[in-house]
Amino acid sequence: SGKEKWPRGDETVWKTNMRGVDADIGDITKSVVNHVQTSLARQAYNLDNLGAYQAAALSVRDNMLVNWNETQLHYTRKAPKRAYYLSLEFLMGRTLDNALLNLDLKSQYKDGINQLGFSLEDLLEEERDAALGNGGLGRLAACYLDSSASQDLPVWGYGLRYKYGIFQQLISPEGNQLEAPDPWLDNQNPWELPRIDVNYEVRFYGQSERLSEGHGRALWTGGQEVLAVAYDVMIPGCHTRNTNNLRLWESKPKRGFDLNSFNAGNYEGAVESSNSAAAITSVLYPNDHTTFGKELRLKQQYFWTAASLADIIRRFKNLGKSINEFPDYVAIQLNDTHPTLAIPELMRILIDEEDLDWNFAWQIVTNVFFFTNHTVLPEALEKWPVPLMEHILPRHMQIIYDINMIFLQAVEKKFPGDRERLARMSLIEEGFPKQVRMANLACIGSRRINGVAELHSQLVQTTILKDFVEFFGVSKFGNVTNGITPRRWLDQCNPELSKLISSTLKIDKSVWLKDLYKLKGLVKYAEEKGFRAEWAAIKQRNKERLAHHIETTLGFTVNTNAMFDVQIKRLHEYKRQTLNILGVIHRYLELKAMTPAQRKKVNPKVVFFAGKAAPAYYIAKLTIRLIVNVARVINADPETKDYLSLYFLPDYSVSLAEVLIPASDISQHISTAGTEASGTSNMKFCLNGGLLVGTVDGANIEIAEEVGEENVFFFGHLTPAVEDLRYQHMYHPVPVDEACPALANVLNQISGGLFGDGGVYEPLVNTIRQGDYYLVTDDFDSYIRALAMVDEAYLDRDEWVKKSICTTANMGKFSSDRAIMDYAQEYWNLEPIPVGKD
Ligand code: AZC
Repeated sequence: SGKEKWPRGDETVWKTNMRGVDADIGDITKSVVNHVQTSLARQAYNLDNLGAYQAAALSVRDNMLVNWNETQLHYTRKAPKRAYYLSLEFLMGRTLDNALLNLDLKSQYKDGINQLGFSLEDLLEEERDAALGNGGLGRLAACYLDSSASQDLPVWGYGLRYKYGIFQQLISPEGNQLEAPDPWLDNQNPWELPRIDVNYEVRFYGQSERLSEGHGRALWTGGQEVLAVAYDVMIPGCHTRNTNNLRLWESKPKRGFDLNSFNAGNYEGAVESSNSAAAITSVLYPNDHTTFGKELRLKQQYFWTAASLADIIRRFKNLGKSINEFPDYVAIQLNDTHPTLAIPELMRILIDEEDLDWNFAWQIVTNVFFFTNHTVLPEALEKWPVPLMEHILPRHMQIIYDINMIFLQAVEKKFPGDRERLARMSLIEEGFPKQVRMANLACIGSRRINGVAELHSQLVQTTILKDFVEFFGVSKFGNVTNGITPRRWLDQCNPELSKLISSTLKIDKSVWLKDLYKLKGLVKYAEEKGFRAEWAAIKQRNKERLAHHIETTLGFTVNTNAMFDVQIKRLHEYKRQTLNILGVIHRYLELKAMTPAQRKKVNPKVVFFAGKAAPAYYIAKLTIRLIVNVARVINADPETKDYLSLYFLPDYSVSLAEVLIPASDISQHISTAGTEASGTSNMKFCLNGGLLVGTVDGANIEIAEEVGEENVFFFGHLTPAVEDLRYQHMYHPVPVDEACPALANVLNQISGGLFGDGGVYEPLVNTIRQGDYYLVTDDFDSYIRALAMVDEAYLDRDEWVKKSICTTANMGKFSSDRAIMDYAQEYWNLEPIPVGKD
């Protein structure tokens, strides 16, 4: 056959018709109008904001595609080592604004859209969030994609294309959280490219028959086959042509439907198997930090890892290399244990399909995978019942048993006779039913393991994976402190501050946004009065922007002369929204006890909460109900409302965070010490000049190291004390009335009905009165003192603004660019491959 000629036809015709990136305003308006006319099949006279948004998005997408194509071609030609980030969640938020900024086309599009009679700001509001994630873990994945592209690293993301993202949160008049579906694809999604031709078959159920003795090949047949179809999402880097890819899989029936049943008149039966195939990617599981052994969730995990691995192997094979070179060309990052099935799946491929022997296959596997743990909370450690695994993935269960047997032999050799150790390290937990421990599997199948902040990585090594550190040695374990992308979390969400930084430093933002340590240059301006005034004025305008948003969406008038105090994150007992709301009540009771003259001296404060509770998490939902009802009472109290008000903002999202974060004076990160692995919103607030009140936990510690302890408000017990305190609560309980009278007073007010029927809140109040696992009682007084110090500091506004400036200036470390380069160098062994620079 010989080499195919490329291009077909006349080369000059091809070349002269290839488009570049449109930076010229005439080209921009032309392309937007073209999309209105053709892609949308509409006309100028019937175009609304949504239509104009879609046309603008398609036009921007064309520009991204030019870069995307070029990047993929460049990577193919250079054939570098690539890394793949496997994450069951990508919490991307909106794309248009981010894309315009990264492409450096925002002002041109703004003008172009204006000429067409629309406003870019309005069009941006038409976009729905891509909310394919629960919280920190999913948003981290999104920041890492932005940084990989911005640092020219050949990294692809792999995830699932859920038809429904995280549920929409509604709040009933009683204050209950209600959940509604999030049909985010209903308006069509201009940011994805269906790749119908990129598809793989994925098998479930059936039988696995071993074909040889020992750990040799097996034949897995029968069962159900489902088709995985690729959808690609372009990830533009900041001020670079590198545009990476996020590949999301959709499940489809392999055949339309079962014709035999259909012909026999059984229509329902005919569509049933096609429904069950489509169900796999229908919805994101809304649980964060908890696992239920649900069959559909296991199917999601296997479907996604199998399709992703097949795709990765196909791309590798196109290089024409031998399979033993796989680890030289591929690194796969497992984002938590969710993709751990990739380990036995790669073993299956290497043994059953590539016919490698066990040891050789295991050597490849353990050089390809890297594993990040995101929590030490026991309820979040994934386990799958053995009977369920055997049913759905019979071949993988055999492989897991084989891995386990060989591994435990090695443990026995190193620690002879230590049966308890063997039981702890086994991949199989005894019990009824037996369960597969995914963290153990991820740990032994990976080359390196990391936690997400210094303290957390230490805790991983000394608690949940202690035995593994003793077995493998400590060098297999590391830390990569999380980061956030300064593009979305400063330039995009706080454009005025971004501008002030560029003009003050006299450095173009394209430079400091990619070298965030440059912010250090702001420190010296903290001493300049004029600069402080500008800094404070921007914060004030951001507060007004938030107030305006609340006024137009919820109808409340917010006091913008007050300090804004914000806690926004998933509702969870360990994050202690309870501590915050009980503190609010305490403050309210204090205000009530004051004379009007005394109140006038108080620092006025508005407290904001936002966050979703897992639909089955009763105590978290009750906390929301309490917050809403406290808000109802105190916002209506004429004596105090000028000094203290409270809002629960429904349906927290990335887009809402972009408005809230720049408006905060102080934010709360108040988890029980040792429970919050890192936190990332703490970084976002501080980058935007908000100060932090928090416990000595997660990344709070490293933030304080960077910005100076004098600029953060720490309180509460430290991690080493937590275990002892819990023990005391269990065996020598002291009633709250004795241990903390101020808190007891607050609890009594709740039970007494100050915020509506006290009985409703008994289960919540009892979590504190009995057991108090998260140590609200132990930390309450110290928390109240910390808030008093915040008030005092805020009254000296000049000093406060200095703190704010110094905080932003010292946040360089927390760029996700630093974090992703750390992964690239210390874990994946990956080099930047810039497009168009050689
Ligand atoms: C979160 C951690 O709770 C949070 O502290 C961290 O910042 C974030 O990951 C990113 O690393 N974990 C999760 O969202 N979920 C699980 C299962 O850990």
